[in-house]
Amino acid sequence: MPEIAVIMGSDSDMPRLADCFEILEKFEVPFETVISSAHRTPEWTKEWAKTARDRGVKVIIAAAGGAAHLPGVVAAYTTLPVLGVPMETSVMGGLDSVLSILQMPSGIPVAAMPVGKSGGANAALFAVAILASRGGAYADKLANFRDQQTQKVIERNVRLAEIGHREYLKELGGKK
Ligand code: RP5
Repeated sequence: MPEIAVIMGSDSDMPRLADCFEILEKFEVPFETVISSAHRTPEWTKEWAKTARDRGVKVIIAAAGGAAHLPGVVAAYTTLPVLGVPMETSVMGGLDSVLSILQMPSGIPVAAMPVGKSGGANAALFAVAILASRGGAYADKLANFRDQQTQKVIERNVRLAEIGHREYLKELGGKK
């Protein structure tokens, strides 16, 4: 049974969720994915959201761009926590998506993730954190993830001290 569900307004959103899927796989969380729009397939979206809890889902990640009402609509049909991921758009870099997701009126909350590359990743990590809120295997995996992240920064500082900022910049250039 899926514990996390990822809904996207369009398949054009999918490439921007690559890090989200990767992290969910890394944490070995069973998850389901669906493409369904609040405006193009409203009835389907409604049915999907209303039945999510019965499918075992505990957290929903909803990604949309532009007039990004999908997370809010999904949240209207379920009491599961909904994490909204604003997609970058050609309009103001996605500020339209951010504001659509962020400014939910009182009563139907949606947690707004960052626009851009970190949005999908943080949505996945936040969803796992919700699953881990009472401890258990996911809490241990999250602690390991944080340790590894810290270790990477320490290693980078060791390298920086070794070669200095000029060489470090060159190495960075090679990686980009
Ligand atoms: C939204 O409209 C989707 O979430 C997507 O970000 C945006 C554009 O969709 P497409 O026209 O690319 O299908 O509903």
